[in-house]
Amino acid sequence: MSCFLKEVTMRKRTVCRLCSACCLVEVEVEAGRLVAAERLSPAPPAQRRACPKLAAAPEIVHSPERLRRPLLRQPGAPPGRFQEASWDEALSLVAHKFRECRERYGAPSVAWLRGMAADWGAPWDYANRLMNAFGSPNTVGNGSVCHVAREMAHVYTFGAMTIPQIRDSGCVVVWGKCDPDTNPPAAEAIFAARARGARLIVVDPVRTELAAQADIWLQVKPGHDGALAMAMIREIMDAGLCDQAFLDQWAVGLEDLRRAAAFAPERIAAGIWLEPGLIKAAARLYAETKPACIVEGNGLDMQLHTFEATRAVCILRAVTGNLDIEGGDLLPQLVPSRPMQLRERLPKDAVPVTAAYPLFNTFHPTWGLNAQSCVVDAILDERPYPVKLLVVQSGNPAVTMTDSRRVRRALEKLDFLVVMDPFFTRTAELAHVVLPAALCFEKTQLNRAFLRHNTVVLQDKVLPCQHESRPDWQIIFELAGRLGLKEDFPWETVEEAIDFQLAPAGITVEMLRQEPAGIAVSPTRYRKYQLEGFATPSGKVEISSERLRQAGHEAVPYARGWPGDPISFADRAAEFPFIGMSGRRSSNYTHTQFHKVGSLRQREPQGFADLHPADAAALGIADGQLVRVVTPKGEVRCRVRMSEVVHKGAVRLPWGWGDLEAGLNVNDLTDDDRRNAVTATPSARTFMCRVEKAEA
Ligand SMILES: Nc1nc2c(c(=O)[nH]1)N[C@H]1C(S)=C(S)[C@@H](COP(=O)(O)OP(=O)(O)OC[C@H]3O[C@@H](n4cnc5c(=O)[nH]c(N)nc54)[C@H](O)[C@@H]3O)O[C@H]1N2
Ligand SMILES: Nc1nc2c(c(=O)[nH]1)N[C@H]1C(S)=C(S)[C@@H](COP(=O)(O)OP(=O)(O)OC[C@H]3O[C@@H](n4cnc5c(=O)[nH]c(N)nc54)[C@H](O)[C@@H]3O)O[C@H]1N2
Ligand code: SF4
Ligand SMILES: [Mo]
Repeated sequence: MSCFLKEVTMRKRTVCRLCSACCLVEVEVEAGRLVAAERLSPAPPAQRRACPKLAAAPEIVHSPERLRRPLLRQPGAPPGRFQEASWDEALSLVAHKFRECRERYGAPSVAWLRGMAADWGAPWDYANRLMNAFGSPNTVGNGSVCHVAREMAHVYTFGAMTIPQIRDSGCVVVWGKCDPDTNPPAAEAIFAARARGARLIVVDPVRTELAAQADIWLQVKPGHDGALAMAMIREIMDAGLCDQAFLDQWAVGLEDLRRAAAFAPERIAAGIWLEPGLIKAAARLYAETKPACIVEGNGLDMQLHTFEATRAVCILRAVTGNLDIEGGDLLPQLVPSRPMQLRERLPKDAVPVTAAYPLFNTFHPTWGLNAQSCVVDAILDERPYPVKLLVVQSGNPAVTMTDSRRVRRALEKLDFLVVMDPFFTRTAELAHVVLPAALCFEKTQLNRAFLRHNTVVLQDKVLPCQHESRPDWQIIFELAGRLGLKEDFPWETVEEAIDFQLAPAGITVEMLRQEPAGIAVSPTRYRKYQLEGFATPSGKVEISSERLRQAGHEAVPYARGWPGDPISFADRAAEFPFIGMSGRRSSNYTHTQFHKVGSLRQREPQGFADLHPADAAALGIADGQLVRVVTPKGEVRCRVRMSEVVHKGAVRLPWGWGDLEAGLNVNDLTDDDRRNAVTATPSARTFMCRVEKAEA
């Protein structure tokens, strides 16, 4: 028997896409079932970080909660009342509705909203291609609350988003990122650097695992990173620690920066919860230890100041000359590939719903549109025109977009909502058609992580699609066929499409299958700017950006001073005295995903609000007590965990529980009323709130 089992057990390599870390994994498949999965890592076994989600992959893939067949809401039936249907029926209906909307309201009334799970690589390209060929400019990603806004700040400063070279760095600055929870390979790199003596500076309002080990932990006030980065720049300049030779030759705007640098540590420290001496020490440690890199993350995203704060962090890299050097922040070497999005097919005067954010719409050849709040505006306020039909691919916006009551109103107002997802969600509940999507292990795809820099790795199908689910690519290709766009999607298989896209790199799927660890297109090169310059209009690092000035924004971050409080509802602090923080990404879950998976749920059965013991005492709240957390937008309920990981005056709420527990959606507390002027980013993780005891 055991001999028989051995024969049918296969080990295969692929990329896991259960979260955006895109880890290389080896899976074990037995008789068409996933039985185990293991992350491949260069770290010695004792230093490897386990991933509970990956360990639970067999349970996730073979979950009884998987959608089996397409679901159609019966005409006239209330939301949530579905009948199973065939793919043929479901796709015919979707294609019919696409056409009907185009005839009645124009093609732009059809929009596509993409969440995090399908990847920003080929699946994003295919969706854009379909929509552009159909005639709608409105393929919108959620990058305004994730890292695309940060990428724009890099592009406007250096021409591309840098990649921290953690393994070779002498000083690692972790700025609003928590890799032990969110990216095990990067966490391993940080711990390995630390073990060989690299210095560690952590900027985080929370005492994370990394903060606890740091040489310097800057417990910055949430949302105030821009002021901190400017104060560090100021200290580096005042102490004469700039890399003057680099700046003289390769930067523009240093004088403007000097004039703008009103952020003396002594003046601003108290306002951002820090000691001036600590800010100065961090600035000096970073500037004096060479090479140094900055690992930045989601703590900088989802802030009202996201663009300016990230620009300021970018300028720190430039003034210290840490750009594109070994152990510093590397400029990526793009993998040559064919443009796939067919943007040229749109009418020249096509106006997307995100028109109010023109720079964000156009900063990059492949990101496309990412001001996701604008989709809600267009549905509800019909600004700049109404959106009537929405496809939601791999997202759960009813829970994950800020001000979720408003989002729900918008989804309910649509003429037609299509959801593509492997599972039934609160967003799917509102749909007219739900299409069962295959999970990552059931499909072959090209991920963005492996297109943006040098080495291509294939996410390769290792399992058959479960039930009647289909991969995103196939759903899109088939919909294209039904919309008369077969000529634009001539490929019968995804392999053909990937070969077409990768032709300029001379790489094929077959070659990638032979090299599951990936194929490097070119050796890593440093100081590439010396030959090529920076990919900015001036060819230099743009500390001051003429493009921004011309568009009416600050050319140098914070040149006009501090633009008001970055925390939502700060004007009502008397009623809402606590800083609410949308909290930790648990390594057990990905946003709203996997909360029904038994083993993961057992590891983490509920979400807690972390409250400082001094605050709990003042409110008469005991550990484990049920509380209500209230903002002008709504409330959530959960139990309190007394914890000194948060600063006094802050409460950290558990993120991602809102799909399972309607009463625990952090986005019932957040607002979409104020947004970053460049990137449309609302304050998704920082808001003033009230904490009070609740009845059980
Ligand atoms: N308040 C607050 N708001 C936030 C955040 C926060 O921290 N606080 N985080 C923000 C960030 S960074 C992000 S990225 C977003 C995330 O927002 P979403 O992308 O909406 O989050 P998920 O809950 O991960 O939803 C992904 C959905 O895709 C489905 N899915 C999984 N794999 C596939 C697949 O291969 N194909 C398809 N079609 N579907 C698939 C999953 O079942 C799930 O329903 O939320 C943002 N919103
Ligand atoms: N397990 C798991 N992994 C994931 C995900 C998941 O949901 N679960 N989501 C994936 C996605 S889509 C993303 S975008 C990444 C995000 O991954 P990360 O970039 O690591 O993001 P977070 O863990 O949300 O936040 C990082 C840190 O920012 C801190 N922070 C909060 N507010 C502020 C602030 O105002 N300033 C500063 N400096 N820090 C602040 C938080 O305390 C936290 O420690 O993770 C990906 N990986
Ligand atoms: S961290 Fe875990 S879930 Fe995320 S990609 Fe890596 S192995 Fe998969
Ligand atoms: Mo994200």
